[in-house]
Amino acid sequence: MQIYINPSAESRKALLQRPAIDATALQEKVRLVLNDVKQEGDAALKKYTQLFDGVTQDTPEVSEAEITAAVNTLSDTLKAAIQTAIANITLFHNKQVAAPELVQTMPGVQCWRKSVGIEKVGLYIPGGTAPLFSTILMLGIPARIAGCKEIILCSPPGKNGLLHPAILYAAQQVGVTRIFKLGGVQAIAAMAYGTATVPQVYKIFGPGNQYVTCAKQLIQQEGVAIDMPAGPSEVCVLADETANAAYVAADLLSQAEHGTDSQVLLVSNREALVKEVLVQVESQLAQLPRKDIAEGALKNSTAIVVDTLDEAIELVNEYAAEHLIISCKDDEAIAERIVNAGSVFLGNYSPESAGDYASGTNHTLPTNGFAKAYSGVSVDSFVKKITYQKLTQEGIAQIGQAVIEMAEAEGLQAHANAVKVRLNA
Ligand code: HSO
Ligand code: ZN
Repeated sequence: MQIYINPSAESRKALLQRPAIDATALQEKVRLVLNDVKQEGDAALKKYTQLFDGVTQDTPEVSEAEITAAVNTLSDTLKAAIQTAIANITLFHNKQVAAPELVQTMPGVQCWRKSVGIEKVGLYIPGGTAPLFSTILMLGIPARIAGCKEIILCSPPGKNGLLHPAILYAAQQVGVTRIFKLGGVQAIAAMAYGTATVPQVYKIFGPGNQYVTCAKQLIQQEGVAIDMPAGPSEVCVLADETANAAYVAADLLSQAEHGTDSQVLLVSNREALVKEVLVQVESQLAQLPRKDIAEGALKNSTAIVVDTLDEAIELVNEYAAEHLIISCKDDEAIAERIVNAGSVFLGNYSPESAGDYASGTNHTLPTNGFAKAYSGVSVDSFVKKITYQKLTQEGIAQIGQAVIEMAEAEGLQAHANAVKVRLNA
């Protein structure tokens, strides 16, 4: 991790840059797989699962028997932990359900808006170095609450041809309707286009490597919705003299262990604290099983010391972190001044891990500075909002003249007539 002390105004922006990802080189390869699945369906899925996962399967669908067998291998303590997380995530997300809004804009003119669950959604859970079954809770719970009828899950099979038992348990517990052992671009293609076995969905959620992200972007151009542009995980810690160096170091490492492309940022007005944190990072890193991965991420990572907390807050807002931890005395007052962040953790006892797993908030969040304009996943992500109106004869009489006037001014006589025929009736 590089330390920068009082960097100049010009260099600050550059320090906050994320490593650039160029997806154009991938596009051709990804398009090939997408088109193949579109044309060949299940046969292409079988071929790519053999090629990329080294697994031959008659059907990618996970059977009930497979789920039961897997669930039986899980410890009671892990099941209980997952239940705690499910309870908290459900409580938090239930509050996001919006009641229909009904307004009478004029006498006889009723307008309302209602949230309706997207009928068919697809969840993608990556395989790779860690089975992120927690992400199933973060996507499946709001999907159920939103009223999605079909919730499809795809995740790549391991070398043994199976999914991690915790993935199956989490999927079962949140009410995923069908589970498929499919990974990578072929999984995204299957859900986007549908095959004889895999149903087509209207929106695809979930993290993934650059291939998966590229595939999601390409199918979006074909009209399938996606959750958000996803990039490598990030955490930013804003720390003053009241921060605990060991806690801060642990929080930085907790994100760094996600992938060598993850990024962590420490911003502080206390040089001594930053130095202490870096010592802690070194000693804690040495103990980590995923030390090599975390080390890779720390290479892209930065610590910035500025004179005042005000400057620090400005930097943090400019960075727009996926996760922001405020380890400062006035955490609540500072949080009020945060305008760009995916999710904010206040005080010395709120590690990002709490939100990653079990406190209740969602961990699918905007990365790569997208927090300036995007929100994390919530129940809203799984609904469309349909507006309705009903006008009475009195209503059309009230509003009619205004509509006719405007329609004629736009030169749209047929629009005006649709009102006139009713007024003249
Ligand atoms: N920090 C990750 C989510 C996660 N962490 C899953 C552990 N498991 C992205 O927000
Ligand atoms: Zn995490």
